[in-house]
Amino acid sequence: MIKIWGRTDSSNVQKVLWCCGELGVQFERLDWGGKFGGNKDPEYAAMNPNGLVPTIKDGDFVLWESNSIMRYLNAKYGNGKLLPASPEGMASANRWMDWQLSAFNPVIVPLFFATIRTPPDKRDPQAIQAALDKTVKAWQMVEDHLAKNRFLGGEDFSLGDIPLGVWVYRWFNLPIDRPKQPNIERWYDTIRQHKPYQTHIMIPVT
Ligand SMILES: N[C@@H](CCC(=O)N[C@@H](CS)C(=O)NCC(=O)O)C(=O)O
Repeated sequence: MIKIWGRTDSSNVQKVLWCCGELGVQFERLDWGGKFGGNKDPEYAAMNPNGLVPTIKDGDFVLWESNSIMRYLNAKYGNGKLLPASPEGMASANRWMDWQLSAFNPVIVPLFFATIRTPPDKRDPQAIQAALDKTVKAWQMVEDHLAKNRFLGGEDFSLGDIPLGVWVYRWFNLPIDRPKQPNIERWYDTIRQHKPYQTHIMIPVT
């Protein structure tokens, strides 16, 4: 049984919850961050000096950074099954995980905040359009990759699908006009059949 600090509506916490579901890892979760606060508590800061969620504790081992947590859980409890075995496949899956954090998040988060997290009467159509254009361009990279690959890491579902898989649900639930990206839709239709996805990701977008 591992312990997870993090609110269920955080995209980075959701990655870890979905991953636990795929691997059958049992966990105890504490509502943390956002409206629950706690990030600056000295005890929490001692575990996670970044002051963000998620953080996990497994025995005496503490870890933060959502993608690193998923890689750890997969290695420790999944015998590596959620990453392709070949160096090329593994690198490809890892690449999409890294790209989500370093390049995709900075593009889609402003769109998320400009829409869902702003009351309708305060929304700025120009800011939304600018953020939308950038986000569509980023998704197009995913669309092109999925035109040639069933999943982001290749032929099989892997950790490579989780970070962007969390966001694709939000994407299809944002109050915006989306261009048709059929390969993303096909991929989304596949991952949304996963039970842990339905439990942890397909919740009201707030
Ligand atoms: N790179 C970190 C980012 C973590 C992060 O930004 N977490 C957000 C929630 S998605 C957070 O803690 N925000 C402040 C809060 O929830 O109080 C990770 O992947 O774990």
